[in-house]
Amino acid sequence: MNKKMIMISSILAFGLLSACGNADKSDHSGHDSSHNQESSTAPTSSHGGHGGHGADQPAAESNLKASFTFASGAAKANENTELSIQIADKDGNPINDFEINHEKLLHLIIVNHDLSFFNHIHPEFKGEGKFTIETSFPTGGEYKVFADFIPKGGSNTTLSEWVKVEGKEGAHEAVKADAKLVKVVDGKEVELTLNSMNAKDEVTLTFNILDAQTKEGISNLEPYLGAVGHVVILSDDAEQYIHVHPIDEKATGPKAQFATSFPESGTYKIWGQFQHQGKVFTVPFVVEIK
Ligand SMILES: [Cu+2]
Repeated sequence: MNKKMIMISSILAFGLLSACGNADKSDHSGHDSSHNQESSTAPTSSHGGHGGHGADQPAAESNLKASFTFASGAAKANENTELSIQIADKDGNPINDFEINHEKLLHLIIVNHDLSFFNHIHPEFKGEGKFTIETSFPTGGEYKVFADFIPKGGSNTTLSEWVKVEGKEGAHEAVKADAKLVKVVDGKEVELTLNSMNAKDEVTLTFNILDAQTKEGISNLEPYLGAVGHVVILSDDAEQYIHVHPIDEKATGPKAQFATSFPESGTYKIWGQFQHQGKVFTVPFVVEIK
């Protein structure tokens, strides 16, 4: 891993690297030091009006490109369609070597315009830089797809694009901060606490997961993607994709803690994903960062 390259790309990660480094100073001994190598490139986008952050990326990884295409030419709401993701360098040469990251070569996150739809799936690598997966979209409209991967010898890279799905659009609702950070999903009551709500701070997200009926803590969470859980954070306009790292990967609940940093003030949506008794559940929260 080229240290200089990491430093450069960490500028775009808005200090995430230091957020990770800090986790080592805390008392969470289970923190995997390999996470210190992760950083992120800002999302790129070819979508007019959404691509404001992708223009000036100095890091080597930002020279990578992802193109997202549907086998049928266009996706239609409520129909299965094959989405392919082609990863190439700036000269168009396919990228063929990827590091396994959280058990997968590539993580694909799909959200709709108001972030009410969230999907986290794992396309299959077909060689020659190409990944494919069969998926479907609940309504027509615009969706943003994020490919999250690590090219061999590189650092954590996220490339994204808005794609259009044909069909009747759903209602657009504003992404609004939750009054209370407690949600009940699939029989679990999940409370989220943040030790800071300020931009640029090193933030610890703590999910406390209880049985919704008995209110007892669930202490037998199963590993999901090799860790206690997986967390994705997006800014309300889906421009900022924020990497989050488990503080103690081997935790099993009721508490699951993650380290991150919010680059600027604004509204962010946070999805926590955990596995219990063989089933993955996803719990969304919206926070306002000052
Ligand atoms: Cu994934």
